[in-house]
Amino acid sequence: MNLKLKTRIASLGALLFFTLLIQGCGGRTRPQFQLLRKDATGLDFENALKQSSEFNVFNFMYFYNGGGLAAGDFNNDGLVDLYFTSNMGPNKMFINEGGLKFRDVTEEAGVAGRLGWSTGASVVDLNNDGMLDIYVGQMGDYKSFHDQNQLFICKSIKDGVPNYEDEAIPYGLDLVGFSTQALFFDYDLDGDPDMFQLNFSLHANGTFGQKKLFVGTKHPLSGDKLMRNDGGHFTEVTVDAGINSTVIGYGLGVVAGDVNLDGWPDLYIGNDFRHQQHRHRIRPRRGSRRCEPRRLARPLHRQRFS
Ligand SMILES: [Ca+2]
Ligand SMILES: [Ca+2]
Ligand SMILES: [Ca+2]
Ligand SMILES: [Ca+2]
Repeated sequence: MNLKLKTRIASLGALLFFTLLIQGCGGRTRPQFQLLRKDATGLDFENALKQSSEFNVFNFMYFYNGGGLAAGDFNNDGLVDLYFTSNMGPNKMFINEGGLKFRDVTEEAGVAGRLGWSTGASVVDLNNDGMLDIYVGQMGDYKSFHDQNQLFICKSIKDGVPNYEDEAIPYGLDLVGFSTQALFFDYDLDGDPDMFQLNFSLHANGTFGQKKLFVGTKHPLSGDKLMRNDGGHFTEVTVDAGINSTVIGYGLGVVAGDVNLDGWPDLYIGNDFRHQQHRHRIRPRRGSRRCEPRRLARPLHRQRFS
């Protein structure tokens, strides 16, 4: 079961629990959440999936993993807007017009993206101009998919609608691989956002050999990547950083935070199947002014079918 589906089930379970708890207490508390239909909100989006003999859940086990949703104030009016990625169809951007009403501005904004297999989006002001940019993960180099990730840089905001151009190539972020999610964070604390690209693997782990066979190896499509921001162009530093980048990564989620309170951001990565979670501690090497992350050897947790 994939992470998103399981998360949804867990969320529904929690909601049911608290509903029963409230009812069990004999109270008549009104529900805290209300389901709003697309007719009321204008959020008309569907991640429509269509299997074929060439591409289906049997040869792509994450077929039903879903797309992704990014939230941010894309037009700088103080209201949170939404950007949905569709696996097989065009992505959509909705501007929040207040009162939980949204307007589809996808075409004006230029963010429909490629009709490949989009896997999610991350929001960051990459060029520090006060306008949010969007990084969209794509699946590349598998069957009929030959895409690379897209970086939508916001060029202007006119009449409440942002306008974007794909600048993945000049930024060095036109990565080709099996993208799960990109995380932007300043790992070397030099003031600009760097990037960690979390990827998935395509084949069930039972088809691989023992894990020890892959120690120290690097897979160009499935391996996770660490990208350093060198003044607006990104340089891969995965191997130097000691980041595990093998074919058996199966990345599901990644988050950054200073776990050990030493001032340097750390990474916590959730992986599918038997590949254990990773924790990366980022700190400068002894005697060096250059900051490079190092991987902690001790796994924290084993996640199965998340
Ligand atoms: Ca807004
Ligand atoms: Ca920007
Ligand atoms: Ca940085
Ligand atoms: Ca730290």
